Amino acid sequence: MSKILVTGGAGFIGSNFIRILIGQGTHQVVNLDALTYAGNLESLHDVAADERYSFVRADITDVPAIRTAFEQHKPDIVVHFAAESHVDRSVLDATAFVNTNVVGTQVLLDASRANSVQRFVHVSTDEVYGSLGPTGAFTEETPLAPSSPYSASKTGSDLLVRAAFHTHGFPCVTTRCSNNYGPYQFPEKLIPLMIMNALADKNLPVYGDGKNVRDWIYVTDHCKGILAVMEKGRDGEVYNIGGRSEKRNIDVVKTLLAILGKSESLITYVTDRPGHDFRYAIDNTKIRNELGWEPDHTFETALRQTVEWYASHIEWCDRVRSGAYMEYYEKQYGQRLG
Ligand code: NAD
Ligand code: TDX
Repeated sequence: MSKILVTGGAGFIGSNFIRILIGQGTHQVVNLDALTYAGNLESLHDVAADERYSFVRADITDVPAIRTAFEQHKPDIVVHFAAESHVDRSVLDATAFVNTNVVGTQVLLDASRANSVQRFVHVSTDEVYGSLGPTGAFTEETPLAPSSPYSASKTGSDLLVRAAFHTHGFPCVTTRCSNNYGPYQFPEKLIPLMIMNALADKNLPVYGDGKNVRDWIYVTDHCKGILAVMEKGRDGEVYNIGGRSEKRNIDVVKTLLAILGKSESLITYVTDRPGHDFRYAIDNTKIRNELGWEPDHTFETALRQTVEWYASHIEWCDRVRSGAYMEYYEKQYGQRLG
């Protein structure tokens, strides 16, 4: 049984990943998370009591805390999700993005090397490749050309991971995925924000003309791709992960309104995001051919399931919106969130 340390496991994708790992029944899982605004332990309430699961509250930029956590838990594998992840926040203030995404990644690499971690899986994003025009798709060879402070900081982390492999021979592998959707996503991101606003009959703010394109993937398909890379990926390599499901934002929003039976009059066009990347699209040939990975979900079916999940988890949504989710940690672990 290997011991897997998952950073950022209280976030959207990390919590879905941990649920899959615990469900497999073959791993010990340590969830290491600072519990920023994006960290929500209520998303893991169903696995919290499992004897193979434990939680450590630590900030990945805190060198002594990370050193202690690694020495205590001695992980075999690290899967690194922890990040500041929202582009709009990085436009307002990039500080936390540089600290967590760049500095924090190096702190983890150093602790992992010092503790002989056998494999470091770095979870990155297609945004490091920048923006596409109307045609073409990102391959692993596409030059890195990030355009937001978020994507620039993720690019910095990718290069540090690359350097750890080339300089120290440290066994790292990087994934770059497109836009995820599914249960437990923080409602600052397009799909959960639009679902929650529509359910409450609030306006749906569409940036610019709504014609920007994102390549959507259901979150568990991304997680299964990360697992395939963790188990079978080659050291030093990058694997793109994407659902080959390109949609214009306005079409996603209209589909959500149709599923919910709400009026398109809720759509409100608002000022565009500064530096808004026009289009992302992932060429996933490498992971399909080399690791045999395939997505299990189509956008149409999984979007409907996602809407149903949010509509039937109104309490989770309300507690996220009100900030009440932060009390869970205080009750469970007897410490206040500072
Ligand atoms: P998220 O914002 O939902 O979760 C991030 C988690 O990291 C939170 O639990 C937060 O508390 C934790 N965290 C933040 N700063 C930390 C720090 N300094 N120390 C320890 N923990 C900290 O993010 P997400 O959407 O689940 O994304 C997870 C990863 O996947 C990120 O690295 C992101 O760049 C990448 N990614 C996301 C998407 C997407 O569509 N959401 C797509 C591709 C890649
Ligand atoms: O209110 C909104 N209105 C709107 O039109 C929001 C929040 C977004 N948008 C647009 C901007 C984007 O074109 O929708 C698209 C998706 O926006 P986000 O959900 O903020 O995602 P994006 O900026 O594409 O980045 C996401 O995918 C890649 C994640 O947040 C990143 O963490 C990941 O790396």
